[in-house]
Amino acid sequence: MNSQLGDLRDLRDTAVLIAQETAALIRSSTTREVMATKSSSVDPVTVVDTMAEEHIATRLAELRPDDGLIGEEGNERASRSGVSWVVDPIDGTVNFLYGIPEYAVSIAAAVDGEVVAGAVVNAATGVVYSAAAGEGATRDGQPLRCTTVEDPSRALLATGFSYSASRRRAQAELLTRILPQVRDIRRMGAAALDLCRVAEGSVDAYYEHGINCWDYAAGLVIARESGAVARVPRLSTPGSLGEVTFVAAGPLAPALTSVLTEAGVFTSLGR
Ligand code: LIP
Repeated sequence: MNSQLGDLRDLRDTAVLIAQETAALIRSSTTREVMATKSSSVDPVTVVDTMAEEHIATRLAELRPDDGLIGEEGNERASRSGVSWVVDPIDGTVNFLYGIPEYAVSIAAAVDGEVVAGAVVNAATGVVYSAAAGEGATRDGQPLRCTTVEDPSRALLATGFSYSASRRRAQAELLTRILPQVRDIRRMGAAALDLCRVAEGSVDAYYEHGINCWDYAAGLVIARESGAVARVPRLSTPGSLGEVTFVAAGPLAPALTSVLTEAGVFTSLGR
């Protein structure tokens, strides 16, 4: 990568630094006050979501003043450097609200619409996942490799469901076609961590319709760098279009793609 954009490892390390700071701020917060809802009455924004994103935006402006920003909670800035940061201050907000320790700070760097580095920090446990393109993926500094399973009937799939009731109905119908053909599914509630689970091998694949770029951007580069295969929307595609985000362990991808194609997974699910 040319000097203007800096080194991919520097972008990764910046993402890790700010994500760890933000996770510590979230852990120290004493409120779970919901200040608003977004796409539906069950799509909450807490005071902590907003505070966390403000911290991330401030720190990126300090450390990377020429870079752009796309934040889930509305922080946006045009890029002058060619790098744009894609940020979810708390991915898994409902888990955060209920005190389920599966929610994360997700910070990714993208160049020309491609994610090149990122960090996902589980804000409840402090576990740090990170990657830079061509540099591998790690969890707390240890290298990550996805699983070697090839047969979909032996595969454990992570998935998720929408804040829209009509889309959840369609997702449930889709699931009835998939579940008998795989080992089992897990619904943990945070796409960023689901993608890191593919990278670490605690699930074999993940798919979900209608998530946004900030949900998957950092987890995508972490999963790819662990040997996973990904089929994802363009970063500019809004989640409202219902396109699928699909990531699978490399050896599993061909056969699982066939099973999911037959089930209709690669057809967008409207609202
Ligand atoms: C969440 C995603 C999750 C999805 C939830 C929600 P949020 O993001 O990470 O995969 O199933 O419906 O979209 O809203 O917590 O940032």
